[in-house]
Amino acid sequence: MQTVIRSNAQEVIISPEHPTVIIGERINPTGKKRLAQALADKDMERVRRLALSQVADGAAVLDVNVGAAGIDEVELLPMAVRAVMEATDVPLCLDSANAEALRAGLEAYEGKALINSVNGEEASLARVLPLAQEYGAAVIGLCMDDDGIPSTIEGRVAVAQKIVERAASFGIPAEDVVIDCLAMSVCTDAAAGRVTLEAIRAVRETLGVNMTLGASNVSFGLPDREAINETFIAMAMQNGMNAPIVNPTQARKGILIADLLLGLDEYAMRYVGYVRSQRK
Ligand code: THG
Repeated sequence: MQTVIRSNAQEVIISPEHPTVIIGERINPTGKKRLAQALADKDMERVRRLALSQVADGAAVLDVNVGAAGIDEVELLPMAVRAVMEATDVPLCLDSANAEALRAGLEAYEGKALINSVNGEEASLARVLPLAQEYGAAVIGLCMDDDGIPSTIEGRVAVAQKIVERAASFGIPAEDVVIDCLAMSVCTDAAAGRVTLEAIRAVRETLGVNMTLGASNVSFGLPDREAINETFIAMAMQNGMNAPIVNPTQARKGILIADLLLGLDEYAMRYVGYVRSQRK
């Protein structure tokens, strides 16, 4: 089960047999006032800087999200996509809830993108899957639908299955669907971490598809979030999640160590290379 995404210059393979693919989350104005203002001003300098720094920190793919109050995503997503393509060679993950913005971003992108995202709602399936088909893109499928995020493992798997099946009806193979079982805060719901972790295991066993996770939600409202995220990502990786959406500065080391311990780093080449590069 290989999900291949491409830029002009690079190909990234998401697969259980390959090292975990870090999708850098930082091109996103959520909680970043200065980035939001720069985007509103159509100033792409910060976007370029965030692209370069995340690649230097180990991101193999970059998520591009320009959603914020007062921003026209249909205009700004393609601008940001062009800016990131000029700055780096890595493939992109186009992140928007607005299908027209996704289309504009896909139109600007050169390569095989990862669309972020579709979910189990009929309206979302009907708007986003045709885009993946038309542009030959891969797509992230969120385990939620018109009733929200299912609280049970079976409920999440059922949404994942629905998305994979509907994608197939559009000619999109399971290889091009990357499922996100969705992390919720363990601060307000003690079972939230376990449900996500077991849903990941069940999706791997029943559907066999590749999986992503925006892991940082799990620690919302708690102190020392980085430490919680690091442990959660490692546990999710053991259960089959293999393309986390994270801040690479914070998450890279833990991910390299989890890959090493899961047998995905032959001769510890990547881990040792990383440790050496940090000493210089
Ligand atoms: N699943 C999928 N896509 C996603 C998410 C997901 N995209 C968006 C989000 N969740 C993942 N991306 C982010 C981006 C930023 C932050 C969290 C998740 C974030 N930002 C800091 C803040 O708000 O304080 C800013 C810190 C910084 O400078 O980086 O927390 O779950 N498929």
